[in-house]
Order: sequence, then C-alpha cells, then structure tokens
Amino acid sequence: MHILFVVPGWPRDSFWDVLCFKFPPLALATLAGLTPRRHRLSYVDESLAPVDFDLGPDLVVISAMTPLAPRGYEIADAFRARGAKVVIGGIHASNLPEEAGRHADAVVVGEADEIWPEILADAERGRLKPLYRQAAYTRMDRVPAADRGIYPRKGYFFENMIQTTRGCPYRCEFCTVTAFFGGTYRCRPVERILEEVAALRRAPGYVFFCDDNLIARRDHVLRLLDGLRGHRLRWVCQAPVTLAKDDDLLRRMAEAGCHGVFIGFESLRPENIEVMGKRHNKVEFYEEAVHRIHDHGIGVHGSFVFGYDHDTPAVFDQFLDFAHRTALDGAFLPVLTPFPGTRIHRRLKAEGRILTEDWRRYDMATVVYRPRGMSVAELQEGFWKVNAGFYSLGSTLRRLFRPSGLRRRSHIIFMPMNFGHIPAVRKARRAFTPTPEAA
Ligand code: B12
Ligand code: SF4
Repeated sequence: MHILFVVPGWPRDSFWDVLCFKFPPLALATLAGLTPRRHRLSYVDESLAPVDFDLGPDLVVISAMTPLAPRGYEIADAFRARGAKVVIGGIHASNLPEEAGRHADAVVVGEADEIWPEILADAERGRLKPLYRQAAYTRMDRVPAADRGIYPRKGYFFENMIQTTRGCPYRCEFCTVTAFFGGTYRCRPVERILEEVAALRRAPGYVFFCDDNLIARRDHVLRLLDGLRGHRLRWVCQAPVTLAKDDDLLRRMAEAGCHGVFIGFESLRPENIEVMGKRHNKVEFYEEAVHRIHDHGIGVHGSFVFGYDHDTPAVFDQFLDFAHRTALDGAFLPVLTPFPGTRIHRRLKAEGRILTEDWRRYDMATVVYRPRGMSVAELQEGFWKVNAGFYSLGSTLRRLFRPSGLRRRSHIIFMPMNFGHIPAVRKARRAFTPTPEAA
C-alpha cells in the first residue's frame, strides 16, 4: 500500500502557524516505525508544505490535536472523495470518536502501538473496522524506535523527540493527559531508549524528551542519565517543579547534557492551584526553584495558564514581575483552554460558561469560555499583553543578559528561542481575530 501520513496545518497566521520553531508529531513517526517495509510511506506536514490531494495514496493516516481536528477532517473528506481510505487517531479523536468517525473509515481510540499491525492488515484486505481500541495500555517494551526517516530533511527545529515514559501520576483539572492514559505512569526499558538515541540521524545534537514528566520514577531516570552521559547531547525535557528540590538529580541531569526544563507552574495564585488540583505546586517555592535549577546551568521554560477562576486583570503584570525577578528563560503563556475530555470542560459546560465548540478556536490563544475574575475581553487582551511583554526585546535582555547568568549553557537554546518568538508574537497578534464576545 501507499500510506500517506498527514499532519493538518494551523489556521493561517495563527500563533503556531507563524512561529518558526516547528515540531514533528512523534505519533506518526512511531506508527511509521511499526509499519512493515513493504509499504510505501510518504508524509506531509501542512505547516511545512501544502497537501497534494492527487498523490493517490491507498491509506491516509491523520493525527490531530483538538485545534487541528477540523482541518484534519477537511483533508480526510477530500482524500475519501478521491477513493482513499482514511484512519484518524490521536488525542482529539480519542475523546470524540463519533465526531471523527464522520470523516474517517476508521477511528483509533487511545494508544495504537500494539494494534497498528492489525489495522494495517485490515486496510490491506479492504476490511477496516470503524473503531479500534487496544485491549490494554501499550506494554512499554513494545514502543518501537520512531522512524524519523519519514520527516522532511528541512523544516523542523527539534526533530529528535523521544519518549521515555507515558502518562502522569497527577490529575490536573485542565489536562487531557490523565484522561488519556488513565493515571498510569509507564517507563520504556532504558536500553531501548539509548538504542534510539544512538541511532539519531542528527546526533550529536538536540533532543527533546517529550514525556509529560521525565522524573516520576527516580530509579528509571537515573539509569537513563547514566546512559546518556557520553552521547554529547543537548537536551530538554518536561518535569514538575518538585525537581528543584532534588539537587543530586539536577546535577546528574546537567552532567548528562540537560539544557532546559519545561515546568508547569500554571499560576502564581495558590487558590488557582487548589482548584486545578495540582497540589505538588507550592507557589512560595517557585522563585527559589528557578534559582536552584539555574545554579546547574539549566534553563527554565515556565508554563503559566491565564484565566483560572481566581485570576484578575492584575495577574499579567504579576507574572511579568516574577519572570524578570527570576530571569525566566522562556515561557508558554496560554489562556485556559477547556479541551474536550477534561474535567474543566465538563465543569465549565455545566456552569454554562463555554462560548464556542468550534475546535479551531481551541488554540490556547483564543478565549473560548467566560472567565470569572475578568471579562472575556480583558482576558483576551491580557493574553496578548503578557505574551508581547515577555517576548519583547527589553524583557529578553533583562532576563537573559544579566551578568550572573551570561555564561549559562542553556542560552544556546533559549536565546534563539526568545528572539524567534518576538516577531512571531507580533505577527500573530496583528493577524488575530477575536471572538465576538472579546471584540
Ligand atoms: C511533546 C508535546 C508537545 C511538543 C511537540 C508538539 C508536536 N508537534 O508534537 C510541544 C511542546 C512543541 C507542544 C506544543 C503544543 N502542544 Co503539545 N504535547 C506534547 C505531549 C507532551 C506529548 C505528545 C507526544 O509526542 N506523544 C508521543 C506520541 C508517540 O504519543 P501520542 O501522540 O499520544 O500518539 C500515540 C497515540 O495517541 C496514537 N495516535 C496518535 N495519533 C494517531 C493517529 C492514528 C491514525 C493512529 C492510528 C494512532 C494515533 O498512537 C501513538 C502511539 O501509541 C502531549 C501530551 C501527551 N502526553 O500526549 C501534549 C499535547 C498533545 N499538546 C497539547 C497542546 C494543546 C499543544 C499546543 C497547542 C499548546 C502547547 N501545549 O504548547 C502546542 C501546539 C504545537 C504544534 N505546533 O503542534 C495538548 C493537546 C490537547 C488536545 N486535546 O488537543 C496535549 C495533549 C497536552 C495537554 N496537556 O493536554 N506539545
Ligand atoms: S498538567 Fe502536567 S502534572 Fe498535571 S496531569 Fe497534566 S501532565 Fe500531569
């Protein structure tokens, strides 16, 4: 069969469309890694190149997160009209299989590593079933090495995304991860991860360990770090703020090449943290945490979500003060987005506060619900203010060019990242169309 893997594109000029740092979805390279070589594989990511609808594939494989799902459906419909079969999976389709099923011959709910060979065999025989769901969570020794050979040679910033664990032990109200993985935390065998690292085509280079939480099992991560030393990698990962309490772990991460950690701080207001159910986050420890991580030469990319019930218009300046005081290296600063399948989606819906279920607007830049502590317009404006304030020349110089941090090795990643974001935020803001409620 000719199998075409498709990543739907973002709406033109939206934040992720204009951002020059593009990331490949690991899901498709993982499925490619499980696909027998007798098939012909091709790949298109609409963020990098337009889809050629006349390619004539037998099977089109689409993975989409919520804001990309409507475009994924348009692509699916167009290929089906030309006679191709379409399979859709990923986080959004897993939460709303009936919706996805209106545009696909088969929908795959949940992980697919162990069921993918069966789906391919059914497709070859012309007998796709409308719905597939693995009988159990993937056994982690069955996760294959991703086949990054399907990616185009140019266009991606971090091609080397690697997963070492799946799931998260916590259950934050706004997050889809626990709903998807059912509160499990499973680790891949360290030897398999190291084999995958050794085979990277861009090694020695940059690696992004894209687990939700790299460090939840200390014994596992320590063995991984031992194995990573000597590979001369520059890598980044995601971890909870509690990492900063473990000096020994931080030291070993730094020795193994860690340059940056993405941390979900979420809010500077403890009342919000309480509502989110993210109890391991102690706001009073945040400042010290950033300094402790910096002491190891590791940069901190903080994620702060705006619009939780105890947020008022003052939170935007409160955040910028914090970022400048702590010399935060990078930040992801979205508006709260109640993705389908999450507890917050159910809560806001029950409270009659959801403004739209047009998934294209669930891009984490658009306010799609009615906040409590400010108006829709104030939150929307605050989102742009805080992003433009953080990703400005003045802020970048204040945060990254202070004498105490100038020699931090993480700058090799965070300097270009900050300078790349400055024009991107400006461009996305100019192109942004607010919802009627925010206008
Ligand atoms: C790494 C990551 C990123 C990276 C890389 C993004 C990228 N392009 O891949 C970065 C940091 C850049 C990022 C950014 C964003 N992300 Co992100 N990200 C993740 C994360 C942590 C892991 C995804 C991953 O690589 N998994 C590894 C692969 C192997 O697993 P998988 O995708 O689940 O695929 C398996 C199955 O789902 C299934 N499958 C998936 N697709 C398909 C398709 C078919 C046909 C089949 C058969 C099977 C199948 O098979 C795979 C193997 O079992 C997830 C959280 C999570 N744990 O899922 C969030 C997540 C996907 N991100 C999310 C979001 C919202 C975003 C952003 C919009 C905002 C943000 N958080 O920054 C941007 C958009 C960026 C972009 N341009 O795409 C949300 C999506 C929610 C939703 N309902 O849509 C998630 C779930 C996080 C969350 N807390 O809710 N992200
Ligand atoms: S937000 Fe982070 S800590 Fe909370 S459930 Fe999601 S992945 Fe886990």
